[in-house]
Amino acid sequence: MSEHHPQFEDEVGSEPGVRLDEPPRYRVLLLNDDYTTMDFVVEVLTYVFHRSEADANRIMLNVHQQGAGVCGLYPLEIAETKIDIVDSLARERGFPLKCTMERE
Ligand code: TYC
Repeated sequence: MSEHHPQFEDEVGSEPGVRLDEPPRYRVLLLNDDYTTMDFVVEVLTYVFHRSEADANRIMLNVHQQGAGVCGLYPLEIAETKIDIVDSLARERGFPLKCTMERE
């Protein structure tokens, strides 16, 4: 049943002490603008990024003052999905809010 296949050892990472690389993560960033309301940004941070009210306020103010700020670190597809959700929520409400990502 469990035959030994040494030729596959590298691929499955079965050697003791050998760890597979973690998948890359991406920083999702919110960008400041002059038109999106602070309340909406806080709403996005709580609803899409699961931040507490206090954290969301802190991140929003940081973006407002510094021009950009990190919402969270995620694997590629999750980061892309969150950006899509922010885009469609902002469009729905008529705000120009922009969200981007960069590799960690
Ligand atoms: N600068 C906006 C205002 O004064 C607030 C804001 C904060 C907008 C963060 C976007 O990502 C943003 N209403």
